[in-house]
Amino acid sequence: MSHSPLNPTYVEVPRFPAGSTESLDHLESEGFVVIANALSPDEAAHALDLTWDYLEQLGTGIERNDVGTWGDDRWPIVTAGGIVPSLGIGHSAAQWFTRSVQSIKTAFASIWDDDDLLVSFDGMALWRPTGVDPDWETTRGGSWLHVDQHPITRPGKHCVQGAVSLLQGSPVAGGNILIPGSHKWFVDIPERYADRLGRLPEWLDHFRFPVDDPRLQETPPIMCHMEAGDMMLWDSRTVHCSSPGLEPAFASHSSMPSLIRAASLVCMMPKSRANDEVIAQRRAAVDARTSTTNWSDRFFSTDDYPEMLQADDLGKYQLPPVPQLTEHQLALVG
Ligand SMILES: O=C(O)CCC(=O)C(=O)O
Repeated sequence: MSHSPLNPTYVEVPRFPAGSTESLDHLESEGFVVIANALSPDEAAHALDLTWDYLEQLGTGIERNDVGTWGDDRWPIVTAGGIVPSLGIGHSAAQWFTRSVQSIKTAFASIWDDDDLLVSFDGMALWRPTGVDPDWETTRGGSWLHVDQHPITRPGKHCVQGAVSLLQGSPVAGGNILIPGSHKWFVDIPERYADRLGRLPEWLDHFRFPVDDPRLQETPPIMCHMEAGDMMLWDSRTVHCSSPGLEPAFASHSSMPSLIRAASLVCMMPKSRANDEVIAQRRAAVDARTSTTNWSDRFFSTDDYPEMLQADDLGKYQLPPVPQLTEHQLALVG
């Protein structure tokens, strides 16, 4: 079987408890780790329910029980990989619920050896069933393999990103893909890809990794099996993205089709890395329901994504209500 960057392998990997030494060792050596049951099955199901509440309250006519209402004209604006990045999703009840579950914080606190953390106001990957409409297929893996850290302006380990699966994964559904151990390639990107890097703005923590890098032939991408409630954690230097199903989805004749992937993006970093200005921006973002990228040491609003700036119909979407945060959640804001 040939392994190209477009041909990831579906694998079962060890799944570790949040905060365990084994999880930290795996993250350190492989650049990723799967945290088992970060959310319990009931919590994952509740988060999914809240996600549908978010989609329905957008006011475009989406109904969870009617796949005929899930078309692009009603669906929120998405970016690469079927991610809903903005339109208040970072302050939806769904996202605040998931990021407040204790094991999520335990996992990040163990990584940083610090429990005074700030959380990103990230969005979610919400994938509609391609068995209903093949046009709902998300971006194919090889075209957007990337690292989420500038190889020159942010050397070293800075960030670990998370995606909590609310549904069980499968080779048909698709999901996160990554190159094990590729966080160790980060250090030579400036030398190998100087021209490409020269075109990257210094502030931009997103570098598209060349798919013709010879190391990808030896170490092909993997898609890890995830149970509902599992959290994938990866170092931002690890080459990754997501891929739609590796096996064909057959036309769905079910009267109740469901999402094929719902993953909550969650990221926590030590508060000590953010300054007062960033914290003031983060506090204001709650009332404004501004979503952000994974970073919380600097403030990057996803309202500034090109997909959002280019949209001419933003007015048709209603934002979710301003969240009423608990003490625990306010501490995660800063
Ligand atoms: O959907 C995923 O699992 C990957 C998302 C991703 O590439 C990112 O957030 O940088």
